[in-house]
Amino acid sequence: MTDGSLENTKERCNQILRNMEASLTARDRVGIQDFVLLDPHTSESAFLDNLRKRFHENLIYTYIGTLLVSVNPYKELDIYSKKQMDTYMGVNFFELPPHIYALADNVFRTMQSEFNNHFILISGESGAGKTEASKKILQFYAVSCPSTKLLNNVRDRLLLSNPVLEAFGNAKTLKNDNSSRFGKYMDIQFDHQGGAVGGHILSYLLEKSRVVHQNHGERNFHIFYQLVEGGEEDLLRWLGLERNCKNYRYLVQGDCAKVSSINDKSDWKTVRKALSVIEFSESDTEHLFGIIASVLHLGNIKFDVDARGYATLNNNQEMHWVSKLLGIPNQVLQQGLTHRKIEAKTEEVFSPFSVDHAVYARDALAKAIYGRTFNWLVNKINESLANKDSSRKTVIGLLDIYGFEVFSVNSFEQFCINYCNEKLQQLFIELTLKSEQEEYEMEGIEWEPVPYFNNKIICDLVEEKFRGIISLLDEECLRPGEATDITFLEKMEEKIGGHPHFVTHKLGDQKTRKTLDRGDFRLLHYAGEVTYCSDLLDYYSFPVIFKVMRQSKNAIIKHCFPSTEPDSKRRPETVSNPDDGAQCLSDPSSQVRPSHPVRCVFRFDLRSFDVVVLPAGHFNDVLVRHQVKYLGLMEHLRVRRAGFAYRRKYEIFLQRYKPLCPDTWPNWKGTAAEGVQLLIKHLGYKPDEYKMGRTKIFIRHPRTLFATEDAFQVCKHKLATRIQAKYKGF
Ligand code: AOV
Ligand code: MG
Repeated sequence: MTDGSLENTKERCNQILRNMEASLTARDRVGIQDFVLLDPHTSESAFLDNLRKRFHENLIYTYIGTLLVSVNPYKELDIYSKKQMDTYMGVNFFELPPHIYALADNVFRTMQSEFNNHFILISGESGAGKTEASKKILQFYAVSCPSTKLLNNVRDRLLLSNPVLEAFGNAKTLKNDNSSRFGKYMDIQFDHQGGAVGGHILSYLLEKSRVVHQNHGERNFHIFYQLVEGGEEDLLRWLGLERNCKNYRYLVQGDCAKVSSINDKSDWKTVRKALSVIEFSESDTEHLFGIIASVLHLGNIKFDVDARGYATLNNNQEMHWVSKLLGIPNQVLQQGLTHRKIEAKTEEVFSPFSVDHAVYARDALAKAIYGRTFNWLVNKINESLANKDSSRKTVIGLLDIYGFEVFSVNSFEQFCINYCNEKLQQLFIELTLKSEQEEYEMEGIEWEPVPYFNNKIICDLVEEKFRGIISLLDEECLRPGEATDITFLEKMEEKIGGHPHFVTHKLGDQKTRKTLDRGDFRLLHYAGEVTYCSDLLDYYSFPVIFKVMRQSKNAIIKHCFPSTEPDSKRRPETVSNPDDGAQCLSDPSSQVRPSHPVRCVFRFDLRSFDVVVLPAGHFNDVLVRHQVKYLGLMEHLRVRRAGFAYRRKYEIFLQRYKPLCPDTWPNWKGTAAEGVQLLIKHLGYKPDEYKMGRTKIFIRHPRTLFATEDAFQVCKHKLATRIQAKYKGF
């Protein structure tokens, strides 16, 4: 902690230098803790060598300047204790070895001293450790912030919102046993004293298709298994459930209801407790679990074919439970599940479904119920986290979305997830590579531009008006009955056929044709190639069954299917339906501007369809190299090394540090730039440590600024003592 004495300041500067020297001398064994300190012409191999050395010493964090790179250790490391948190609290960024706590602390203190909002962007592919990183940051704030009874209450809710959201929004996938299946942006709000006073969560595009379908080796959302495994006897009886996941069709398609790393029973207890802390009433939880159970019952409903070839319901038992739990008359539900309403001029005409359509309607209903309930849950948690005090607050935001993913079959959900990641990469480029270089140019600082791959071209391919994939999909969705997967594919071939990041069987060369089915298309994403099936079209809509939900006696369902919702949507279901893509497609990154990116590097092979889970402690060069490449880490390093760690507007710099120089204190009459020039001359800045831009001073190394800041603290302390002495007698 800064105690304000000059001796202490010197000692701390020396400590930074010692720390850097130690890191340099120990580099043969443990690598170097900031890539910026590697030799100037670092090759990709040297970069990897360094990551590998550190990884083998259990040093999973490495800096590139202020960017934190983390490699998933896949084992518990003893680096997250309260003692570690204390060590990192209030210490300058480069004084201690790299750690996620150093980053969290730095963000917190910058927010407090500058009184502005900050945002931590966490990116990396599926399973890389994004969610764990965001939890570590939240835990750090929970422990390090000032505490009072009231604040502790907020803190508990912030922390406990996690297990609840993970239960409903995470699932086991082939890449990660606890994979986030929704994007999450969380705000933590702080008051003037730095106390956490509230929070707010935004969620993006829950992967609802998982409710009704899971690939082999994957599970449905955790909550279903938690309820069946852990639910109290009375509760299960009331919900009509048996304690056996195998009895529920929606739970067994991946054939792995049990996962060794997951304890559904104890997780159930955690969720129950968390729900009560975040103020869910008895009736809320009753309705909530009623919905979860109704989805399981829905999944078990089977349809028979009647004499005319239409769907009829044969399993009244399941229907009975759905009807009871959702509070909707059995007959009304049955009608909704097996018929479509045709708009006739004077009367309502119901046309019966085939079995395929009825199954489709049932699954659509299960997805809609679950998806909307999830949104309700997020709103409810937000009510509990809301800060009632309207005074001005500052905010630290954490963005943790689902990572880039490639499966053997990739559908609309993967398309949205990967598009989200493209947008995130855009944001990252914008903030680190692009804006940094543009600023040097604008400020007239001499600069050798660093080339990088800008993935804007792929974002445009997806989102451009009239000719982007989403626009084309929208158009096709507006032609129900006429549009098919084939017409959609043909349309794409016609409109975007020449695009370098888009390929189909027809457009591809011989090699491509061998690996690409006729009905599929492939996008060359920034992080690798992904083949999507073109059945992104989802053009049946079922207003009847959705409308039926309005009659529900279940308060949550009633809330989720409001009577104010239009009966039929003119816009297509797939893209503009709030249950589906729209949330994702309205770009999460537009909400916030991050100041502190974290990159998680992981060890799976992105392009391989067989997922290789490498044993803990194993470091696979090919896989890490691939990620280092597509994450643009080398480019980032080049920009960082050649660049300046800090920059401040002359006015702000002068205002803060003018007491350090007799010429500028207390009032400086000249221009701010001249004042700064005098000031830094007085402080003894060496010519290669800084550059004067048009409106800002650029400082190369953080340690220069730290030394200035520490000198300022000493000066402030002395001034305060002098003022106190002067007014002592009053
Ligand atoms: P993700 O959020 O990046 O994937 P997670 O944060 O869920 O990945 O991490 C996946 C698993 O890796 C965790 O369950 C832990 O077992 C392990 N892990 C991650 N970080 C650490 C760490 N710092 N120390 C120890 N183990 C760790 V996804 O949500 O799939 O994109 O959609
Ligand atoms: Mg995650």
